[in-house]
Amino acid sequence: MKRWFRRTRTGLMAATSTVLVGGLALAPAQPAAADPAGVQRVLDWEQPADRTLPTAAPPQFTKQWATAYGATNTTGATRDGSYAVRFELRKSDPVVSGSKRAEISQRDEQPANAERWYGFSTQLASTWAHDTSAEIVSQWHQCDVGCPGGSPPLALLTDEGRWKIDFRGQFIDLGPYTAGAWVDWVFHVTWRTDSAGLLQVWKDGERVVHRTGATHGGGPRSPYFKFGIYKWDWNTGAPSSVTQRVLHHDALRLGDERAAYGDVSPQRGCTRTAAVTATSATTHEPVNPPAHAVDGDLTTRWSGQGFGAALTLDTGAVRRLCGASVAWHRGDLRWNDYALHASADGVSYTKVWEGRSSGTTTAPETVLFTTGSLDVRHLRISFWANPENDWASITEARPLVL
Ligand SMILES: [Ca+2]
Ligand SMILES: [Ca+2]
Repeated sequence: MKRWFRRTRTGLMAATSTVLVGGLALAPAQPAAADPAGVQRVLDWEQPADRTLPTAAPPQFTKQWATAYGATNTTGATRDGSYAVRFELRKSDPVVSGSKRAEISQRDEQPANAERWYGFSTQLASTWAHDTSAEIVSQWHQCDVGCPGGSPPLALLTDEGRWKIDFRGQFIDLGPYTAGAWVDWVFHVTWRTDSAGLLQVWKDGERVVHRTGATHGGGPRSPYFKFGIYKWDWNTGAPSSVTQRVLHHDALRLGDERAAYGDVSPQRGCTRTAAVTATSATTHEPVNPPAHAVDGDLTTRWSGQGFGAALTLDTGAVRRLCGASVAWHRGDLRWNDYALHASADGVSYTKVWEGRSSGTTTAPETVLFTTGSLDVRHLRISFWANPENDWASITEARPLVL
């Protein structure tokens, strides 16, 4: 692992610049009326007023790139809608704020002890080749005046083919990256210097980090968010085997303490199925085992006899589950009354839905948790009644992840 602790302070120039578009200073944009309370800013690039690149950063952000290609709006790769931002950094680019970077930055105006939500999606371009030299693709920079210097307290980076988080100098490996694929990220941070601090991170709905305790080193303001490409080795002369980096970024939502996961998640609807790694049931007919409910085949099923027969789906990790997709055997001929319970540990379950299937289709039907989304791993489907007999028979079932 290469080290990158010797970084220059980066925010000072940007923090004092004025955002100008076409020579006019822009007032801070107000959140769209449809955004929930607590969402301070949406930057999904769909609003024409936000498409100021490459001349200037969008309203409420500052510019840290020096070329015409450093940050541009693209329609070629988007996570949502028609537009995203494309960052490109070349080894030959001029130095910006002390290093090689193409970044868009929040202003340094976050209050002390702030609780913040950050939702966004990143796509490393398909040309993103393995390099022994790391780069930061999102960072939370300490405040510019009166805060401890050095490395930022929190950063998301790619290194040696893997996603990693640098949290106050401690590295958290989040697994290999896949070039060309969008990854949804949600960060929830309570910026504190005492034990009341909190860092939570979700990657494609899976909760991959949960830490309590101090989250930054202090100062009069909480850290501010930056995103793009920051590759310090290209400035220091450390070995690097690539000369160009391109990534796309979209669906940024910044929330305050009033926000919740679903307010900032790039996944805007509860429609994405979660993979199931294991199944079990309270009872089953030998020819219709629980695994038949997740084999992708609507002609095979789990069947268990008795009111209260239950099928449990294990997603293999704690995820932000929001609903379920359930297809019933003979679902077009009979309704089924059932309940959903969810659990993080497989021991303690919470009821998240109960009701009746339509009785009009054998296709999967979607239900949404009446509790809202939850960080859980196990989903239990408990059968109560149908008008024909006392058999629970499910052909396919999946949890849905936000
Ligand atoms: Ca977009
Ligand atoms: Ca099946």
